[in-house]
Amino acid sequence: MSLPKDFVWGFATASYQIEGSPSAGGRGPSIWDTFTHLPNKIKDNSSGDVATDSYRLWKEDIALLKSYGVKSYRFSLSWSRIIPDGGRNDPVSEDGVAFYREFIEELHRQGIIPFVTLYHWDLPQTLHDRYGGWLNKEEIVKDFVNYAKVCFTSFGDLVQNWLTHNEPWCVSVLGYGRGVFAPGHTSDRTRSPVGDTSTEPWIVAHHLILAHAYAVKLYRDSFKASQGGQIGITLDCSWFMPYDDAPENVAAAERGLECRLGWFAMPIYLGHYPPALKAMIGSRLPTFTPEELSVVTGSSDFFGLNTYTTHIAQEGGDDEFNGKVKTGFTRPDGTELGTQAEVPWLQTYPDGFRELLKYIYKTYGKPIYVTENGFACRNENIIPIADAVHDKDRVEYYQGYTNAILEAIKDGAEVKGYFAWSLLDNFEWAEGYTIRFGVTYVDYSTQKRYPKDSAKFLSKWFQEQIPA
Ligand code: GBH
Repeated sequence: MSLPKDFVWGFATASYQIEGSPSAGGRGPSIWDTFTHLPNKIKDNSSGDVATDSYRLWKEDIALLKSYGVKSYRFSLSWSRIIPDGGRNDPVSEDGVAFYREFIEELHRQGIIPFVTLYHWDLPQTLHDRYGGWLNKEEIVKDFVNYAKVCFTSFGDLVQNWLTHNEPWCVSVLGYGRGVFAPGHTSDRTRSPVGDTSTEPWIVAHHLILAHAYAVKLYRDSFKASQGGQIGITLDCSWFMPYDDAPENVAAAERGLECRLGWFAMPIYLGHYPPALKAMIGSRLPTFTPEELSVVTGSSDFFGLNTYTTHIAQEGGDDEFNGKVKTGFTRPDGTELGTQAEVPWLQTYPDGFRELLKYIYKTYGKPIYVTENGFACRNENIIPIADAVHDKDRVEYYQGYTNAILEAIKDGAEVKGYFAWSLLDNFEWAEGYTIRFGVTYVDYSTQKRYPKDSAKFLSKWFQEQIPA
């Protein structure tokens, strides 16, 4: 049993997490530049000012990808590098466009297929200041569509695989509900003077869906015929596994998937918000006009999935953003689900990945690209490099998760690609540099890169599995 010949695999990154050089070539600030420079927002008080210095070391990054034998690379564009002030009447930066064009051309020279994310959370600060960013439907949808148009025009001859948003759940909930991501809105007044957790995440999510859908419409109407690519969105979700066979826990797991993933997936793939979510949120959940709904429905050519772990689900939770499902990692017999990562939210559980792939294919019926999947080993940040490169727990994670792809395909799910998160250790948002997700160790004091055992495992595994 092996993978289909046209299966794409590689590694993923995101602009703010790797690029650094925040004002090079006239790049404007993003909400992450602002957020990271506020006190007490980032665990180690760090920022993406330097990160892995990939704006300067990009050729080295591509050489590294080549050495790993990847077929593809998933990366994101910095909106404020391309349009420094972000808006539809603001100038396009020639330097910004030239930087990414050169980058994509080099990928092609090395035979690496680009998967390009338009928005991995780094909104131009000007748009946030000008009109409230994602809270303002009339403005943000038009500005995002214009930004997408600039990207399709500037790079579309070289890019056949587009992703609009990365993980809109995180933008909505972590950015406008819990206030732990930029722009930091929340009702928790100890954290932020602005925000309303009961309303803003639902509004922002609604606008993210619309911006996505109208960008896709533009691509299909004006670019697809000549450029021949595909376009979709990337959603994140864990598998929800019932705690036991008690009917209320089985129902809770189903409701968790429906509300957490279906919040975005149902409108986009099926044309309506999840009934369970409507029942829970009532009039706080915005509605689409009939015209909007016709643009939203069917607005993704494939299912882009970021997934890391599994939740053991029980009835009785209170988090609206997780379908009011109680989640944990401990089974009724007291055992843990799998190996604990350095971050509290992640344990290894390959069977959950297999189940999630099957569920998504069955529910949404689109070919799946796994656009992120990965693990952070315990203590990796405090042990010597010579030990950190032997990342045994990450190797075991990838052994299990890659095998789960084969199993899911055998069970009928159409899985067409896989990107491990991440090519490099990098700026891990609110965790700063304390957490490492890379298959390549980055020594931040020298910017030297050291391949870990997991990189070697994945290179070898995919080369064996994909027929030449
Ligand atoms: C991805 O998000 C991001 O796309 C990527 O940029 C990031 O570096 C990578 O993961 C590693 O974290 O409230 O219990 O869900 C991963 C999905 C969803 C994981 C939100 C952390 C917060 C804890 N993330 N979740 S919880």
